[in-house]
Amino acid sequence: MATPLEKWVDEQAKLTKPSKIYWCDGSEEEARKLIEIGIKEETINGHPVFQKLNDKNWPNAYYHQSHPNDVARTEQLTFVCHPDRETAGPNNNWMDPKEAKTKMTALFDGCMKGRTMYVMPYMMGHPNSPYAKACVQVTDNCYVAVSMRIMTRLGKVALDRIGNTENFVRGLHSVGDLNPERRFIMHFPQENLVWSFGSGYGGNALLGKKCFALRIASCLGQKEGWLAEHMLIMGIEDPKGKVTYIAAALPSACGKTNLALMQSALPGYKVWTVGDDIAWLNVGPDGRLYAINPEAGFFGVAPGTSSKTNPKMVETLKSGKFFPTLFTNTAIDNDTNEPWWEGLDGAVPKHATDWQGLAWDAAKGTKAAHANSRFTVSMYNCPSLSKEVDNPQGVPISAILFGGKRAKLIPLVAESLSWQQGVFIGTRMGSEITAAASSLTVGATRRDPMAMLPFCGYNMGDYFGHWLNVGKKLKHAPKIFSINWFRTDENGKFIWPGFGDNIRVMKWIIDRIEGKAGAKETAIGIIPEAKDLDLSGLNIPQSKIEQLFSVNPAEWTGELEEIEKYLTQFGSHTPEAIWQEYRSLAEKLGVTVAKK
Ligand code: GTP
Ligand code: SPV
Ligand code: MN
Repeated sequence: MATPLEKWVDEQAKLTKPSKIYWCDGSEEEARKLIEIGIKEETINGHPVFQKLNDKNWPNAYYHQSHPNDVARTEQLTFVCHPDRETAGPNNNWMDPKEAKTKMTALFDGCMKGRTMYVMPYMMGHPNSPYAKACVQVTDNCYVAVSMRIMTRLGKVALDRIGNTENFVRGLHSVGDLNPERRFIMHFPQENLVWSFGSGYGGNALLGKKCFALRIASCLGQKEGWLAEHMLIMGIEDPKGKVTYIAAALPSACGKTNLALMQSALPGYKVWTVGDDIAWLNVGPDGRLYAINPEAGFFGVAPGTSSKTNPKMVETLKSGKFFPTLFTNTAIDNDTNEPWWEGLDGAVPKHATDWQGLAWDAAKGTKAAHANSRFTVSMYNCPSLSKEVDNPQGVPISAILFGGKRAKLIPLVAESLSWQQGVFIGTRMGSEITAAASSLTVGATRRDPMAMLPFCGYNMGDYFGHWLNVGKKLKHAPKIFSINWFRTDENGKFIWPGFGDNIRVMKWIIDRIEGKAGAKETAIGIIPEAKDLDLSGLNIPQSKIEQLFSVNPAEWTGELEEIEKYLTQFGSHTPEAIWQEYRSLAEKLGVTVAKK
């Protein structure tokens, strides 16, 4: 008798008609075989899927170039197919599930002819965790298969967990012909199912990540009483050895990976990495909020990564312990066969191939690496990996941070007075658009509540309500803070040094949790006075620090209008408690607003 899993795989094969079906076991031997196939057999856009890089300096590293039209998530081609539009909300593209199935069935019909279908059973979360979920994805691309081995726990552990049950999240993926006209990422939350066609790019193709661990999981969380969030998880060890766990939501390419692996600029403080992109948050039996990282690897932004900004990540990338490490759409230094990107240590290469496979001419001023070029690496290669990373219960969270990239307005750090006010801070976050999503104007500011705008799988108004409800179940709720590393001065330069110096902000946050740090209350929350921030060894004039916290009511008038417009979209789904906080903020700022 076939198991439900075997039956499902059989159905996918009947639809896509591959010439071969291969069940992945997740072993290193298999990964080596898949890399060989990617070097010698499979191609993408006419070139081999993988290319070996300099093994001496970058052990076990391989290069991959995706199609130049397929280098970032495509939010405009991403749909959430609830039975009705209202459940999806104005924050999602919506299609009727039947219509979506018909459309996608036509695309998938025979799309794997002459190719191999890789079957990947995998776990999101440690297999021993009660919060982990078993999944299966099929794909026709060996880059996706190798990436999934790095990013998830793939193989027997998942098969054992699924056994003879129906209880697994399903993902059907094909790169198709990479034609953007025929590219769709369709979510069916009612069936725990994702259909993705026409893209080989990370967030579109590694279905465990944004598609399942955020969009589908956010729907599961709403039903089951937990939160699936676009957050890093870190432990900060103080000089006495006490570790405080913090989760932080920042939009794509706004600093999660860097913060999660931060090398502390303050002596005595150490950062332990639990996760760099996604957190699943559950209320524990003791009434605290516990976080697990459902992933097993980092899919991080390459440009800007160096031993100055992120030494722990450079070490991770050069470790080579867990096989393999991938570089996607960076440049290659032709003289050394090493990966290269803008911001990496050392001299700019004399001869390089750019992210499109063309000879790079530095004089032309074009970028050698794509702004959204990425590395894929196992978290087990990371020297700052927390020893709690595989704790099935997760780690207890003492603070939640909401941030974004804002040149103006938003202070370096501000503390909320309550869970409700903290949730409002999350809902009113805005951020500059980055290169992590294609077809959007990079640099323009958009509302991005809780950094979840592209990832919340249901009506965002209801999501705000869900956050408020989770708060009611917490006996010891984390304190909520807003952060912003990206305020600029009159010359457009970042005022705050960022990176390792962000520990100074973290120290204030931890001291606030412990009731040790001074602060003052302002219209936009509780902020440190200059004396309350440890700026030892930093050379920033007092006036610059003040700039980081300055409040300009005229700027806030425009911001409040934006927030009101945004929250109004969700109609009665936006909780009254959020509007209360909105009015209270306007009142404190002395700004008159329309919403009564
Ligand atoms: P996703 O993987 O897309 O979700 O991105 P992320 O949030 O993990 O962002 P990441 O840490 O990769 O950083 C993105 C960009 O922001 C990189 O180019 C970094 O160099 C830059 N960055 C990160 N932290 C800081 C900081 O503290 N200050 C400044 N100025 N830039 C930063
Ligand atoms: C993001 O865009 O937030 C990422 C990369 O972390 S992706 O996996 O493509 O979503
Ligand atoms: Mn992300």
